[in-house]
Amino acid sequence: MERTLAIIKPDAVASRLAGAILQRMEAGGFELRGMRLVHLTRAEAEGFYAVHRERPFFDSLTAFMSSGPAIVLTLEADDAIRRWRELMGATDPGKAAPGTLRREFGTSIERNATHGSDAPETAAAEIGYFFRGVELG
Ligand code: IDP
Ligand code: MG
Repeated sequence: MERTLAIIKPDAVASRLAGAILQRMEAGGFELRGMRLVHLTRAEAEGFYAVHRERPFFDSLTAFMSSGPAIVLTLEADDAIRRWRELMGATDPGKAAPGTLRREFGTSIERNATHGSDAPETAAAEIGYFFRGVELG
């Protein structure tokens, strides 16, 4: 079994899509091991996306991610990292495959409804950013 860090981003929570996305996680075979509503500060969003700090979209991204409540989750499944990214679809909703979450629920390359870790090392770091070990089921 593998774990990944997922986020239901502020755009999706504000649009009352959290329930629909949680349902897709469960239907997709992911076990919920951690789940919390968080309203990130700007500094917390900057810390989470530190790898992107030189990118032109960093200021806008971190403003968006700290604009309202989001839901952070630890998902568990066989091959969870790859399978969660597959269910999310491509970063740009306009390029994401039909049936993926970003295609259905995202509204721009920035406001793309969900986050998923991209590798085992980043999954471990991102889970640790939001959850203490004792909080995980
Ligand atoms: P990912 O979320 O698919 O892994 P990353 O390249 O890691 O994509 O980018 C992190 C987040 O930054 C994206 O999910 C999206 O919200 C935002 N983002 C990525 N590329 C752009 C862009 O070109 N313009 C605006 N926002 C972007
Ligand atoms: Mg990424």
